Amino acid sequence: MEFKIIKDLGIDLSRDLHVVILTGAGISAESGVPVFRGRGSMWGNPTARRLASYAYPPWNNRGTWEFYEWRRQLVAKCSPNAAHYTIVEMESFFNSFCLITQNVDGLHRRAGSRNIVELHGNMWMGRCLKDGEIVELPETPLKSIPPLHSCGEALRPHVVQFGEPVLDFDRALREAMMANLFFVIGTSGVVSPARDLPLIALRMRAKVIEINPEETVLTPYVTVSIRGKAAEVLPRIWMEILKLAK
Ligand code: BV8
Repeated sequence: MEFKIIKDLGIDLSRDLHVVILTGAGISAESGVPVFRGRGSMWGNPTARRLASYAYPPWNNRGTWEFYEWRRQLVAKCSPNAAHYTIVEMESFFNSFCLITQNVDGLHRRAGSRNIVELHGNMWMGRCLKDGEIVELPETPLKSIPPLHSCGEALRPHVVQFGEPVLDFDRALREAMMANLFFVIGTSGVVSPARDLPLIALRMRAKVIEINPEETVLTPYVTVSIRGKAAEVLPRIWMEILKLAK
C-alpha cells in the first residue's frame, strides 16, 4: 500500500528534494509519552490534571514547575522510537531538510535530529524571566523548584503556553513554503499556527503525506493520508523512498 502511494506521488524522488516534516505528540506515543487529545491522552491521568491546574502565569511558580517536573520524570524513562530515528536518517539523506516539531519532550534531539524547529519549546530548557536567557536543564529531579538562573532570578519552563507566540515561526514558514515533500506525523492539527504549515505547503504545490492512526482536521486536504502508527509506517515509507530515489 505505501509503495503505490509513494510511486503515485508524481514527484522525482531524489536527494535534491526539499523535505519538511511536522510532528506532534503522536510520534512519541509509541515511546510511552502520552498525547494531549483523544485516546491515551495525558488528561486521563488525575495527577496530570491536578498538577496542570496549579500551572499559571508568570509560569516560574512552584505549581508550573511541579507539573513540568512530573512530565520530565515521565519522559526521562522513555526512549526515541523507530519514527524518531527514521527522521534522523532522512535528515542526513536529503540535501535540504527541516524538522518542525510541536513536541516539548526532547525525543527528536535525543534521537539525533539537528536541523530542528521546536515551535513550542523544550521542557529540558529553562528561560530567565529577567533577561530571557535560555539554559539547559538536563537533570531531573531539579536541584530546586523553581530552578534559578545564574543571575539569581527564577527560571520558567522554556515551553510556549496558549496565547504566547510560538518560537522560530518565520523559519518554519519559510521551510513550509519551499517544501516539495511535506510529512505531517502524529498531530491532531488543532493547534495553530503549527497546523497551518501543511496547508501552506499544499498551497505552494508540495505533496503532503499525513501519518496518523486516526483521521484529523487535516486529512481532507492532504495529498495522501495513511492510517497507521508512526513507528510502523514511517520506516516502511522511508524504505520505499530509498528504493525509488535516483
Ligand atoms: C499563538 C503547552 C498568537 C506546551 C501547548 C481559537 C481558534 C483558533 C485558534 C485559537 C483560538 N484561540 C486561541 C487560538 C490560538 C491557539 C490555538 O491554536 N488554540 C487551539 C487549541 C484552538 N494557539 C496558541 O495559543 C499558540 N500561540 O497562537 O500565539 C500570538 C502571536 C503573537 C503574540 C501573542 C500571541 C501557542 C500554541 C502552543 C500551545 N502549547 N502546550 C506543553 O505543555 O506541551 S499546545 C499542545 O498541543 C502541545 O504543545 C502539543 O504540541 C500541541 C498540539 O497537539 P498535538 O501534538 O497535535 O497532540 P494531540 O494530542 O492533539 O494529537 C496527537 C495525535 O497523534 C492524534 O491525532 C493521534 O491520533 C495521533 N497519534 C496517536 N498515536 C499515534 C499517533 N500518530 C502517529 N503514531 C501514533 N502511534
